[in-house]
Amino acid sequence: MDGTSNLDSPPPGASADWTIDQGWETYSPGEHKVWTTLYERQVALLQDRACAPFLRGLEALDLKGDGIPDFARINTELMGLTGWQVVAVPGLVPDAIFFEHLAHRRFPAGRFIRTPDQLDYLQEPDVFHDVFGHVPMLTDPVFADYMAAYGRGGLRALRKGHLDHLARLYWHTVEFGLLRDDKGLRIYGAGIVSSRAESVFCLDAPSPHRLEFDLIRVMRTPYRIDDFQPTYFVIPSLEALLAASLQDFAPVYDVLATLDDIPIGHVVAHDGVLHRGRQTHHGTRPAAQ
Ligand code: HBI
Ligand code: FE
Repeated sequence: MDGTSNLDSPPPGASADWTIDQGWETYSPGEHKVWTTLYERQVALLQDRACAPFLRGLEALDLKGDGIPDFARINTELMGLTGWQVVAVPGLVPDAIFFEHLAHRRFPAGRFIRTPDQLDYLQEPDVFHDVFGHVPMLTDPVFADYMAAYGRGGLRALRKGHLDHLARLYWHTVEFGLLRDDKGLRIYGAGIVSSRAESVFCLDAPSPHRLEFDLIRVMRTPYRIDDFQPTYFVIPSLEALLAASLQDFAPVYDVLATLDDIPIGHVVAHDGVLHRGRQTHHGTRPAAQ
């Protein structure tokens, strides 16, 4: 299934909510091997890069490198910790379906896994991006509440025509967010932890900006879907992220209506600048977004 396939109706074999059976017993040894290769690479790299809740989640769910996890096994543990469960989907699902699942503490995870020649990058979320990248953070009660609140906010945003602003919030937090703890900057974003190169770039490279998280600033900031992020936003804690998501967004949307987007790679006067990047990685390449 490719990312551009028809999102109007569930594909054959999928339920009305786009879920499918994971069919864990049908994965081939080669597919399990891809998971183990990716897992062993990332878990070694992330020990001093990922945030503590992520590393705790990996342990709690026992996502060690012995192949693609059986969602049924993960769910027994995950449901007990935060009431979340992983449901299998064929790939990207329509926004409304996606938010509906999140609002009910169901994380839609692609069941397919990338091929050995796609180890370092693929456009559509596969089971490694979704389960290794997203699911460990769902074992943290505060982040678990944030993701459910995000789902509810997504359903409201769809009705009000603010999906683009909400998608940016997701992208700059759930996918590419950094947090600061007593050891310094740490990663919590799924798009980063599931990428070897970006797990290094986001913390070590002089190129990207690293700015304090601010809800309206984040919602004014487009993102890259085809390259490393030119700017990473840093939250002071998961509690602060949850608090930002629990406020009434109506006044936020009113303010956004009076403000322009902030071009990718720019820093503006009121930014909390933790690191002003040189932007050398992106240079003058046109943004895809
Ligand atoms: N579907 N399976 C899947 N996974 C996603 O991350 C996803 C999606 N559909 C929509 C979507 N993400 C985005 O539009 C939201 O993050 C805003
Ligand atoms: Fe994702």
